Amino acid sequence: MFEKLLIANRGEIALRIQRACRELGIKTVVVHSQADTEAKYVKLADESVCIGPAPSRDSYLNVPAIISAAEVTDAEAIHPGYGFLSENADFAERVEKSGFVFIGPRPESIRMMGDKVSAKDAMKKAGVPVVPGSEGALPDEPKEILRIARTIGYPVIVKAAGGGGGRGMRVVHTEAALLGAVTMTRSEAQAAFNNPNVYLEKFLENPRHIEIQVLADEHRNAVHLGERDCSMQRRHQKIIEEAPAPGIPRRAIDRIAQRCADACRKMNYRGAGTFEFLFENGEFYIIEMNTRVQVEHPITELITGIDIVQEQIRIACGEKLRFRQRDIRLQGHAIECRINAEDPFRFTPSPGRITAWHPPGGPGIRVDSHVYTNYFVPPNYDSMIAKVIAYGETREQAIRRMRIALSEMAVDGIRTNLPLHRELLTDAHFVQGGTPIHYLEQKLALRRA
Ligand code: MV4
Repeated sequence: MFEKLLIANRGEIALRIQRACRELGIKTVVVHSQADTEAKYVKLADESVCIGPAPSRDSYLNVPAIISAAEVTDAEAIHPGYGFLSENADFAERVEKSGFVFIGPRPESIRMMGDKVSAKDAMKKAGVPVVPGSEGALPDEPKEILRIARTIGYPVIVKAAGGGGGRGMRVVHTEAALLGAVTMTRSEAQAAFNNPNVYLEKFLENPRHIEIQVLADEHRNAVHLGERDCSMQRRHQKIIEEAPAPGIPRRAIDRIAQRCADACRKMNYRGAGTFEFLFENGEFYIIEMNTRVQVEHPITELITGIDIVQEQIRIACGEKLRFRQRDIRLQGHAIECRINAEDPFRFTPSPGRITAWHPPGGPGIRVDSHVYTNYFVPPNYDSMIAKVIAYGETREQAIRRMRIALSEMAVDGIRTNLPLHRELLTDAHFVQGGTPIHYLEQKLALRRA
């Protein structure tokens, strides 16, 4: 087991990784920007290194500074968390070449999954169902592009190979609009990702977003930890996630989840991973594979009893998984509300000092947050300040507990999206379960109208 690990992240996930390390008896080194000097996990760290000014590009994305911090503190491993450099293959490579263990998949796996064309090809080869679409990246010839779209059938969606998470996508409803859309997406992709490759897929009009969590060790053992429903989202920002996914037959989940575990073995994948599916008319279609721990990992931890961050560290140490698929029991239901420092109805960021912090508690309530009374929420980073997770034996109990938790919670000094969460937890369609990915945006549009 490592003696000392460097956490190359900030906020709630930095504290989460630190807790996992401390439970494993690993010392923690925390890097931070000048804006995060007063962060709780900096105070709790065995060592902390200020790596630069507030802007991410000068701090949390500053590779030489992070590597140097690992060197001067003699850390053995680096955990990237999520966001920032967590899916940057060049960073993973630099970490390994500098003699440190990267807590995550091999650089080549990160690179493969980061290119959505090669990722899709790997998924298809590994037997995971993909969205019908072009065989690889689109060729240049307009006639060929038109032919491919015609075989798929409109509407289609043009996607950038270097994109993901909603960036570099354009829906096309008619043939007349196709070539222009491809040209636009290509140039945006070249500018944003330095990769002009685009591909086509059949556009699914009203799917749900269902993802499967996997863990795979160095010895080709792989298990899945069930699914999460992440469909309650706005502009690709998840708001509420839950596990298990309401209303999907267990055998359908087991079948697709087993394929994900099999795919990990075939691809010799290492670490935690998430297979991201669109689910429509009873069918699953893979759209992306994420090679990082996800924000919403706690809901899976609560229904399986498995600490995903600790498993990431154990796997990186070369340990064999301590459980087989048959040892994993999904029990109960968990719901996560992402609490953002933002205006609840305009969604504009609301940084500033928290003058009073009253988190909820009680049976089945977990709060993952680094903030405290008098903490100053900096304007430089994303606006999530806490995750409230409610666990219950049933979905109904989890919903009841979440409503109570949200009613107990108070955050003064800044605006938050607590009012939106309180409204969603009593929304009839949410309570019924299974709302698709456009539901929240449609609900908000109705409110504006
Ligand atoms: C799609 C799709 C419909 N059809 N692909 C958005 C981000 C990235 N994960 C892929 N995304 C989508 N790909 C096809 N063929 C709809 C979306 C999509 C979406 C997917 C999951 C969760 C939220 C979303 C919001 C808008 C669009």
